[in-house]
Amino acid sequence: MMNRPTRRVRAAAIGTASLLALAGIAFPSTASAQPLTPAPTAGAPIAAGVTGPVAAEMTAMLKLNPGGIQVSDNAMVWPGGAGTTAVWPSPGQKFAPAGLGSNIRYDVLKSMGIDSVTSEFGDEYGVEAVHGCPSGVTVKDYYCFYTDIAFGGRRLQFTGATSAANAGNPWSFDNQTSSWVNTDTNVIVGVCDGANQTGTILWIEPENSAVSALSTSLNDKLSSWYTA
Ligand SMILES: [Ca+2]
Ligand SMILES: [Ca+2]
Repeated sequence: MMNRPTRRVRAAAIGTASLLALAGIAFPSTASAQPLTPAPTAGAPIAAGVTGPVAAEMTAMLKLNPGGIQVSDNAMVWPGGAGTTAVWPSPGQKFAPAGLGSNIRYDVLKSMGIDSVTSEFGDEYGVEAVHGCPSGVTVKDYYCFYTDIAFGGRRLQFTGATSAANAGNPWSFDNQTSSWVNTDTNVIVGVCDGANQTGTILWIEPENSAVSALSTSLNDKLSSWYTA
């Protein structure tokens, strides 16, 4: 209603059109007007419209960390974030699926420049994955954190060049990690109790290692980490 022209403006426009028509000048129709906003580009972040059985959880994480793109019913990817991927268990499931889970959005991944889902994330069979953490001769290596013991719950995974990060904002992962896997063959992960790589160094993750149940003194303490 607010954009509706006033009666006086409408009358003036009609008057101009009539005068131009009388003068034999074509009045451009509004249908030929150019759109004011550019068309969306391929792979643009999906701010809304997340779908699937864990859409509510995904939307909550998007609020903390905008720019994530839903790539399946179970997974979101943050482009440019060193392969940063969050994978949720399907409702009623204890473990997040290997690979990307159900209903992979291949067209979305292609628009992100990812042609081989398997070599980037592994596949649903997880043959070479370690407790769902991607690994293998032909698959990118990652380090993964899990909210539950025995590699259960939500899996947060990174690959390669992440130098440091906080578990809280933007990852909604503060003081939740109960198990971890590091399949990355050239990355050592150091985990800190405080944000911004402060406080006690809780543990060091060597290459190709895993812990299925952190001890009481370490469980649900991870607040930030760095890689070397
Ligand atoms: Ca936990
Ligand atoms: Ca902590």
